[in-house]
Amino acid sequence: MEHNIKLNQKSLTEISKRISCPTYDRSQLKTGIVHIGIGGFHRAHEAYYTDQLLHNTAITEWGICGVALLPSDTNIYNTLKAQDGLYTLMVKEFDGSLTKRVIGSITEILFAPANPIEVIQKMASPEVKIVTLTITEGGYNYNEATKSFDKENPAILHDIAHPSAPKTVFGYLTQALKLRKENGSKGFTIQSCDNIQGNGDMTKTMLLSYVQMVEPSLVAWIEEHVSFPNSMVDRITPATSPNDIERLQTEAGIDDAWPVVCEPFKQWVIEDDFVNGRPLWEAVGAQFVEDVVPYEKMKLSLLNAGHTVLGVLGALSGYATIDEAVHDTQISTFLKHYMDTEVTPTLADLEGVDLEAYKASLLQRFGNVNIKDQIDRICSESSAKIPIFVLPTVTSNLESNRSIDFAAFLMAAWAIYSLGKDDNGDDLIIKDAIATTLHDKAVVASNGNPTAFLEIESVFGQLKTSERFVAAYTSAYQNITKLGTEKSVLNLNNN
Ligand code: CS2
Repeated sequence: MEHNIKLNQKSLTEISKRISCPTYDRSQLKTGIVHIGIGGFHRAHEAYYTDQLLHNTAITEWGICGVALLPSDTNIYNTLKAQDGLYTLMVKEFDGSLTKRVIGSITEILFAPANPIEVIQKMASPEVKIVTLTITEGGYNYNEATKSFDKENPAILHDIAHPSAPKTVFGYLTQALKLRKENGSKGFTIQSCDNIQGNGDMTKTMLLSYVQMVEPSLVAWIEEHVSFPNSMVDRITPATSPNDIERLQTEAGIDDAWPVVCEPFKQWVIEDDFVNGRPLWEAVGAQFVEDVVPYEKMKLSLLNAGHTVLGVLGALSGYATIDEAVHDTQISTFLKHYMDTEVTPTLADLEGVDLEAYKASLLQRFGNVNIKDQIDRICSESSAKIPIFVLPTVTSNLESNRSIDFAAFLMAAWAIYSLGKDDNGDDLIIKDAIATTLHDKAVVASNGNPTAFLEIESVFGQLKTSERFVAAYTSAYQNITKLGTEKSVLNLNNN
């Protein structure tokens, strides 16, 4: 390779001699979608599907405007801006090779903290027909303890006081929809792409709670002009590492400051409920169905909860990546028992889905040694993930008097993990919005009061009142403390 080429619109023709690039005319694309949250997942998933669609058809109305919402998104914004919205998607195949393609579907990028009005106006523009969201599980402002919208959140209080310079997605959506109503424009579809059971329903309930507080007269208009399809999204997308950037330079001679890496598998199941048109994503593999709920449930309670199992037990055992954890026989046996005895009985039969094959494929995907998905990434924000991924399974099993031992063990392991040390005494960095609370309660738990951890109501709700759960949890806690993770996992597996 003669020299490295910096990725941007100008160099695209040169780059296309090295790897696959968009051949459609990006300058002709209209912005039909505004997407909030332009991290790796969006770029490996929706932006990829849309790029494939633009590539295969002559459609021009579905370009994406990516919005960086948070001040901490400065870096990603600057990088994508400098590259004209272009980035390389590197699919890590099972044989170790990389399939590389430059993705061109993000044609505009906005940085909300610097210019909120621009973002509101963009969302209000009639050519925008869909607003999609990847704002993480914690971004919906749902409080597990009160089972409702968190009205005390300082960012929400800020948005109420400063409607034209909002910080949260709720502030932006409300202002944009208000403008659309005033302008006599159509509404848009708000499509959540986050891992939440009933993600569309959740978005609707949370948004309407906010609107009810700030613009009550807009509620009826939203109910009539906005739809909130549920969807199940899936593609494992680890954080990009410096090695990935280097590998792209070495293998293809391309300087891309922020390529995205992902697994080959991808799935998108969407409820077909769009008020203002939609891309033909089914032409590139998405499935449109009437009821997404069972698909979401299957994915959240097997894949995402499976990640949590591997993450927490793996971290305590001193592993750094998910493939290392799943290749530990005792941990993968634990995971299989959890899936078979605790999750499977809670799932409805899904037409066309072979659950046994699905579970086997998960173990294979987790085991992809080329992915090197970081346990740190998986364990981050567990306090927002666990109530969605794990606790609904526990609730259902408690109601039906089925096994809860593996989930109770996992919660005990999480309490011990939250002390911030693995079994070898090495530090674990806890990245979580409520890291201090987790740590404080974990310390009380470790001083002879294991159930103190279950008192975190924003995570566990009233779980501490279940005698059966508390007994299983306490016994697991004592075993892990006494024997260490490896031995206590082995004992539970052989029980
Ligand atoms: C992971 C997900 O964040 C997590 O804990 O389980 O990011 C997972 O990799 C994706 O949902 C896969 O589709």
